[in-house]
Amino acid sequence: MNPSAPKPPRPLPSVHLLGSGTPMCAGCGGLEALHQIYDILGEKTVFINAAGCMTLLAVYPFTPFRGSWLYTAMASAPAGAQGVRDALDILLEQGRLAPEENLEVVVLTGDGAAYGMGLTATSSAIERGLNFLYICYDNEGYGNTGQQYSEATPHGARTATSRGLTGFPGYKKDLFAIWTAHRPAYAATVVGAEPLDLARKIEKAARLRGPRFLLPLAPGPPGWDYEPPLTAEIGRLAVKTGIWPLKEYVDGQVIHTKIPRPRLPVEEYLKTQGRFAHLFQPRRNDALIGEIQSLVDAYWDQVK
Ligand SMILES: Cc1ncc(C[n+]2csc(CCOP(=O)(O)OP(=O)(O)O)c2C)c(N)n1
Ligand code: SF4
Ligand SMILES: [Mg+2]
Repeated sequence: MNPSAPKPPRPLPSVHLLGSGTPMCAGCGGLEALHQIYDILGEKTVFINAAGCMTLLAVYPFTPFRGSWLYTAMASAPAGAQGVRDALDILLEQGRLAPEENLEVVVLTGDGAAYGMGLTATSSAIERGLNFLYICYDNEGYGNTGQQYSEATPHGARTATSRGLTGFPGYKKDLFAIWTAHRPAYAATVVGAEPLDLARKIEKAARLRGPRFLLPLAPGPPGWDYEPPLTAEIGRLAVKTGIWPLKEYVDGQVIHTKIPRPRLPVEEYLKTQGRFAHLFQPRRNDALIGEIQSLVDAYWDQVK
């Protein structure tokens, strides 16, 4: 074979999003979840992306998506989604877009934008009843800029801006509760390591109309400080220890879709990640590990 001959084009895979060839970290849990979500949503999707790691997936003129992509400032993705939805609805109404060519409008945002600076725009979009799917991949920090703390950072975690012996002094905000307080059409937590649970939820969300929310926990090797092959195991441990409850909100009710029984101690999860290493070395911090355990216990105590 002539080594200088042009290579034949690579066959397109059955999934819509190519994980390789993108400038993302190996073992990215956000990408793991997005890969599965996009496989189900398909190419009739327009992503409205708030600046963050996933922005690197579509660097003009290259993109692994077969659908459309609009990049916005961090706080503005829900406003961008409103504009795109309105434009699509006008085209549909005028008969200039066939119903089968309609697109699902999907906000794709990190937790820094979702829990913090984008929250007002999100709240207003839900209140207006915007027909959109809102996906926040939660890597519990400002991943793209070096894992500074965000309002999703868990208590005690080390971040680029929380380097003391006890890590982040604050507490993770409950974005799921904030969303459900708005009475959306649907809300769910997911993780890429639980693909069946994720698939059921994304299929349900795709069938509904109105504001819909998906919150994937997104373990990430650089920010959480672990080796890339551990991503799926860390995702599973987040569920088994009860740190990441899998649940959904539909028709005004919150239902837990996987109740960990028996629940593993939280330290099984904490000790897999360097961001919690100061809880175990040079001296074990029983008080802080105990506090994290009691927060998780208190959550599950109120689940019927
Ligand atoms: C208003 C504003 N401030 C800061 C930045 C720089 N910036 C780009 S991505 C990013 C991190 C965003 O964090 P998150 O939303 O959690 O997404 P992740 O990087 O974790 O994917 C920051 C701070 C920006 N683009 N806009
Ligand atoms: S920093 Fe985290 S979210 Fe960003 S690409 Fe790397 S693993 Fe993924
Ligand atoms: Mg983030």
